[in-house]
Amino acid sequence: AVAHDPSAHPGQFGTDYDAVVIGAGFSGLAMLHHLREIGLRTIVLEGEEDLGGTWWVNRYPGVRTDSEYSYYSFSFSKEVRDEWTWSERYPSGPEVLAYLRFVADRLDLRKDIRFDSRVQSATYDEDRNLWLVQLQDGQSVTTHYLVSAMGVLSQPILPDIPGIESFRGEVHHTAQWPREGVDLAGKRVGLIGLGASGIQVVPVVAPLAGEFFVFQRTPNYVVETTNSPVSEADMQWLREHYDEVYEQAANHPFGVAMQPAEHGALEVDAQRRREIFESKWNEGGFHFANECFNDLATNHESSELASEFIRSKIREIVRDPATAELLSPRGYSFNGKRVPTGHGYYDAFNLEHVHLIDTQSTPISAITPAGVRVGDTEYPLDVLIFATGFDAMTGTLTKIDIVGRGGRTLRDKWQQDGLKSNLGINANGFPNFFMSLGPQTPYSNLIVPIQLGAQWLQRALRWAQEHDLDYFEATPESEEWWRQETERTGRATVMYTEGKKAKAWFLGENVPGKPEEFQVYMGGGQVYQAYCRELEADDYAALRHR
Ligand code: N01
Repeated sequence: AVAHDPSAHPGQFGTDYDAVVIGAGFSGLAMLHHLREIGLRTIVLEGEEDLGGTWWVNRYPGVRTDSEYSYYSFSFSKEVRDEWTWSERYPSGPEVLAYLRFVADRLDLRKDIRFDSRVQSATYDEDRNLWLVQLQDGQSVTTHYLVSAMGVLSQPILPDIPGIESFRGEVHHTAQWPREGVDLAGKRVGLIGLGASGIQVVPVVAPLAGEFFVFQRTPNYVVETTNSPVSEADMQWLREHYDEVYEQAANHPFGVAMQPAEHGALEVDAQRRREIFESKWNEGGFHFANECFNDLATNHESSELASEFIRSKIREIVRDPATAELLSPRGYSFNGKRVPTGHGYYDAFNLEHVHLIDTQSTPISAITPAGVRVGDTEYPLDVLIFATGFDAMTGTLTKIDIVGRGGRTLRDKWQQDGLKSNLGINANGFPNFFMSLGPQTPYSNLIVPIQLGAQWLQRALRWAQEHDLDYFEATPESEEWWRQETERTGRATVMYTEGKKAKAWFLGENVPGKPEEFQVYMGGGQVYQAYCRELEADDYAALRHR
């Protein structure tokens, strides 16, 4: 059986489709639009019942972007830019989802997306130079190009805590939040996990819950900010300047529309440093992370100065000194983990019924039918929220069988040879397979590499059409070079320090058994894009073709 309309014209390669894109989030929509533009008969297969990807499944209380509205959108469609209006500086999850629906409708993308179509496996047929994509419902399609747009933080993980199945109350992972919502009013709520997700949950659930138990293993450096409405004048300005805003984001190491700082933290005296920290703290969020000094991610001493500034802010905000101390990270420094934005995070701990439970000194020993046990103390709960993160970057790609040349899966390749890809775009052994945001792509505001990646692939496949090529595969040399480059740049950051590491997903440390390797490229988004342009200028020499 085939999952396409048999009356439609077949693709130009004699397969059902020229391109199959897996996933209908930001990546899948951008890929569909750009591949259709070069005449490829493309379909998106989406496992969920609607589009949105991350923004469809993450419905937890408090979900919103950590990036500001002005650079959290595509630049390629003038219609979308002119007609869409953001309402908040940090758009909420539902608003981002509405944006993606608007994009899909305005660009007429829905007609080429099949929902409830979860891919089980994709197998490369060497004799016919095509991919056979098998869906969970038993249907299958053939395609010439296979494109993963499955997302980088889309494979949720639950911790391995004894008794986790036994809890009698309600249990929810933030990334699998029920569509109908969860009634938390007056309930005894527990939260495990304080990364960017848990940190958004805290201030929204705190005023709702009857009792709120926040189980903290590793404290984070939260950069507080304030949200505010976007005025019509703001939107007008943005519409007139969008190309410049996008350009600025594309030239920034972390994909944000900000001016990189010119000085290191050690180049100014203590008083000036404090003034700069203070003024950027007041601007909020990523402004503090990106605009104070240019070495907070690469110089330990500088990063430690930022760490101490944030600890001083925690002491200012949190009234109980013991709670403030517990919330203050020690043992790793600012930028050692992905920096989360806070919307009243620290202040929530001033509420009487919000309890911070230290599970670093005394770990969670079990989850019981009644609640969570820490050491010998049991905390009875009605609802338990897991904000425990994801098998990031590779999880979606290794969960299903992507079977390349010689019957080898991507999972086996990475397990046996280490994480390898050519610029996170493709992999040796997997001809005509491409990834949006594959592993080893930049750690960044992701809209930038998503859009630029779709545009890069559009140009590459157009070039292949023009040169009558039907085969693209990363060379082993290109992968080896990129692995070394990714490791070299990663190790030059404060994320990597022997004996001082924070268990972070960008090193794979958050998944038991996952080898420690840089999952993301830390050398800067703009540097990465220059490498992508070089590959193109070099007539794709790092790709084998025939
Ligand atoms: O997941 P995380 P996340 N016992 O892996 C804890 C993006 N994002 O979903 O640090 C106790 O960061 C773990 O503790 P520890 C963003 O890129 C973006 O929050 O290992 N605790 C940690 O606190 C982000 O980086 C946005 O000690 C356990 C937490 O679970 C990425 O998604 C919003 C535990 C996991 O944190 C992932 O963020 C949200 C255990 N056994 C997310 N196991 C926006 O931009 C794990 N933990 C809006």
